[in-house]
Amino acid sequence: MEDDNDPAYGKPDFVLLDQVTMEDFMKNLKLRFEKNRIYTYIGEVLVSVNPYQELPLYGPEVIAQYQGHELYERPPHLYAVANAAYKAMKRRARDTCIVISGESGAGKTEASKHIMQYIAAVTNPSQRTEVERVKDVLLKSTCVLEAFGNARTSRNHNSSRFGKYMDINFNFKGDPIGGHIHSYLLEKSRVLKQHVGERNFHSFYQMLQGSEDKLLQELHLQRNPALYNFTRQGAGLSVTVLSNLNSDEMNHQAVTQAMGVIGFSPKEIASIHRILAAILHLGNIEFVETKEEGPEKGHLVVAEEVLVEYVAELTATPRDLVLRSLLARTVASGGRDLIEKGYSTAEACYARDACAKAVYQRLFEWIVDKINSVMEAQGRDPRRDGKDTVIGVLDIYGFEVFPVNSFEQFCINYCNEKLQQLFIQLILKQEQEEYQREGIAWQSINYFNNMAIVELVERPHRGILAVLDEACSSAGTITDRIFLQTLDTHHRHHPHYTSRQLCPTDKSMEFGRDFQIKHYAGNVTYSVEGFIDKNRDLLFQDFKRLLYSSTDPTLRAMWPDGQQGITEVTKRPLTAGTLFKNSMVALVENLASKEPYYVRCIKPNEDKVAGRLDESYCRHQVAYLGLLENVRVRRAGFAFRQPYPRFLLRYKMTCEYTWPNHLLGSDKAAVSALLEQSGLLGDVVFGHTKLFIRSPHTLVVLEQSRARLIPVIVLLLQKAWRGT
Ligand code: AOV
Ligand code: MG
Repeated sequence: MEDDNDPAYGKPDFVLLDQVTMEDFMKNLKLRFEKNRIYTYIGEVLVSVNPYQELPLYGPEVIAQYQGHELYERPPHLYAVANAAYKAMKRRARDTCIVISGESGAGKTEASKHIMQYIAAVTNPSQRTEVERVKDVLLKSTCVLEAFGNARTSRNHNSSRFGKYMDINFNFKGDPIGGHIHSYLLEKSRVLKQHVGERNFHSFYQMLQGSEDKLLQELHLQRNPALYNFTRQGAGLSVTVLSNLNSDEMNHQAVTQAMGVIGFSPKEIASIHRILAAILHLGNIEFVETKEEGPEKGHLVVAEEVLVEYVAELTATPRDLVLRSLLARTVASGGRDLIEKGYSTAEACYARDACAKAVYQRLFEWIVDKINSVMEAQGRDPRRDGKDTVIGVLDIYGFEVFPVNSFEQFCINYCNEKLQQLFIQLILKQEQEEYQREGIAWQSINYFNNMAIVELVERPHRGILAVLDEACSSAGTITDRIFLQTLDTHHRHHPHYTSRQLCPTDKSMEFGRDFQIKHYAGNVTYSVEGFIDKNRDLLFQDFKRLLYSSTDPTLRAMWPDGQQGITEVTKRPLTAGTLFKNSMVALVENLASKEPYYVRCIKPNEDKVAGRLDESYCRHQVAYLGLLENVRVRRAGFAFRQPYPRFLLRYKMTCEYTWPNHLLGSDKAAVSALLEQSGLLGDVVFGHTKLFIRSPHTLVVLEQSRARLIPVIVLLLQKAWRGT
């Protein structure tokens, strides 16, 4: 690796820029990108630009160069951040987390994989079998979850359609002993519908392309995804072009193998294939109304009954029950009487789709649970009353804007607002507050606070989610359009909200259909169509009971709520929006309780091409991510800070006045004496309780003299012990 202090490669830390202007920032970013230096620091925050090409930046040799070094001793890298988080966790028994953010396609998921690989590579030097097993599962779980939770979108060929937060538990030796994955709101509407040029979840294509003929026959499937409603929606582009046959096939092998390593039994894997196949057949079921005269007139039937047989066979449920659940639902009329209410064609299609989505969602959740059960931490850290120390890695779906944006984009973008808010709290706000608290002279820096947008979405009573819940609780009378009108009434003066009604000249929105939020990352127009429905997320009890009646234990385990009888189900479940909001609030609380490390990913161009950085496109991201403000706070501020006692503990051996103990009245005075002797006073400021250090260089000097002295001291101590 070439020397990163060479000016030809730009500044490795934006804090070192001569001037903090957007021009200078972009110049440095671009220069480094052109030299394949895709990583640059802002203090401890890592800025990463997606290269869209394989660069020789990873692997065991590079890992070895980062292992055991301080953040600033090597060129900026994900490995250095992973190492810093790992060391903080190990040295101080602190829970840490790595938050990876950036818009769709910016490289978050790839970054999270490199981080995991680093952690796996540097731990368990003694090769303990149990730890190796945990590491294997951690690494392989990514491959499986990507197959079931990622899909090709117009923004990213391998876009995460769920949010993922993974805790890795470590024992006191610093070896991973377990882990836990939280998944957030899978975009399940994708099972039914994909926009032009997009695909359903990879899992379907992988199964079709990668399975042996015999298995496909057993599943009653043909290899061609264009034969199934649920896998051919991305029409316009032929499925062959879209599906990249080879790689789906290869991935199928990889995923099946990974499942085996994790501990999915062959029976469970077979069940998963049957469930995927059942969903595809379900998608091809169509309904027709009978034309015959008599009492049967206008009755609904399934066009191709054989599909019902397939679904029944694959889900191991009674054929008649499948048919009945598709054509009618059981309702409790009056007291306890149950009657069957036949569907109209539209209702039947709706019920079928709801069932397909729910089956996939439950399958996904079951897979996550299964992985979690295998990774459950064994062994405890005695330093923390039996609690393990944890590194959390957050890789969530990035901010996204499509030609048409719906409830899912609304949730995804809200999630990104929450994470930006956390960044502001932790990096910008707290930093400034600390300077004030410590009595340090400080010129306040302005930054855009997105709190108002977060509140627009999540505020009780009037926030968009609350209004949506209100609309959902009224028994079917409120339409999406009325919901939009209510939003307009509540938020007509909100600086971040508008709609066509409120702004009739803005033709980018449609009357009675669209509203727009001015997000921190840009304006997004949402179509309210389907908002109420997706938020209510209704699945009729008949399907739940049907699937619970399955004789396939894997499928049955996914439907525990199918045990309830029709009349027992009275309580209204929480809506999808509220569940998501609650999970975001909990996530942010969890992250805030840990020591955070940040990776801010930037997408260089919209066309996914290698080596091209579109300046205005990136400038926009730099602006909304608040990176300039980050540099300013950091620069005007201080790269490092440490309470006096902790500083002394580490560096007191570097000064005769402080080693082994000082007699200088206060720790603050002792630190001052130490720094004076090292000639470093010019780079620091003394707070009430902490020392603030401006440049990384100071710390490097101190670390080096410490490293020089340790062997000498050890020798002296050994002599003293021996009494010589
Ligand atoms: P995302 O996670 O941020 O988007 P990904 O991590 O999936 O984005 O990256 C998108 C694509 O960019 C990958 O499939 C790779 O082709 C390429 N890429 C990203 N990082 C690198 C890298 N370090 N080296 C080489 N190629 C890379 V989303 O999941 O859509 O928000 O919901
Ligand atoms: Mg991703």
